[in-house]
Amino acid sequence: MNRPDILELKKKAIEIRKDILKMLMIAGSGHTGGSLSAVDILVALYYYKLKLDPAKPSWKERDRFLLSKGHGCPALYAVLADKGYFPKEKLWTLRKFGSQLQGHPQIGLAGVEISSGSLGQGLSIANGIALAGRLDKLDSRVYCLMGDGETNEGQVWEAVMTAAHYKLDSVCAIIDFNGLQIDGFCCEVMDMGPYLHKWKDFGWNAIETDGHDIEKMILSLDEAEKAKGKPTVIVAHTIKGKGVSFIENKVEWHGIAPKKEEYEKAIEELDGELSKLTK
Ligand SMILES: Cc1ncc(C[n+]2csc(CCOP(=O)(O)OP(=O)(O)O)c2C)c(N)n1
Repeated sequence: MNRPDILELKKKAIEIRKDILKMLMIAGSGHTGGSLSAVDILVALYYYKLKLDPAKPSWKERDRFLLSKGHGCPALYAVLADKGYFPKEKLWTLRKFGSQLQGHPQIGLAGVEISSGSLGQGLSIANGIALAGRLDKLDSRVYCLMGDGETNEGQVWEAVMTAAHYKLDSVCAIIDFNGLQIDGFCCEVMDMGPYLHKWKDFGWNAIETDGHDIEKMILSLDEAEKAKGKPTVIVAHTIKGKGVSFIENKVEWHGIAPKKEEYEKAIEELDGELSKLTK
């Protein structure tokens, strides 16, 4: 695929952040910090890497993206709407009774590959999809986005072993490594030690990058695709709440939505960033 215009992708990421904040503000609840931290990773995937056709969400040859950290779904919904999977107006129904856009993703909404929300399950599903793809001789790749806190889950490490054992090189795990989880810093809640080494020792190709540098994310995704005979993890260093100064790196912004005044202040900041890029 041709190299995309990075400046355009940076602008896209800001627009996605604005949509996320609007959705959350209207809903009055939801996960702000972990949605904002994942935006640049999703932009690199959806506007560069993933082989998809929004007009044919069930196309057999497509790449699969699994949002294992389901609580970050406002970011996924905003990207899917922008890609044309469903009308943008649906975004403003987030968390409303009867809406397809629930607080955690559910299959049935175009572009959503798995229901998620109970953390720790996505990588096991990715393995199953990759094994099935091997049987069907498909050339699709499977990307699974997890939170660093999520990888405290034992099931993740069962899946890590499984992917290495079956040499699932079509699997790419991406860790939104923002250092925070629901109730504190990950290193205080459950210190995971030398993180990259853990994956390597389990037989994975492991890459570390800046998860807010879209260009570096793109290069890492390309590098991951080249690795043969083993799965790849991209540990993407991020900031929880990225893009809004008073939300960044604040544990209290894990599971709350901005109020109207906070929303307006946040939009002002993001518009300021956007105008710097447009100059
Ligand atoms: C099995 C399970 N246990 C607990 C929770 C509650 N929970 C929701 S988000 C979260 C923290 C996740 O932290 P992390 O994966 O680092 O997400 P991020 O900081 O990127 O939002 C927890 C414990 C859950 N959703 N599923």
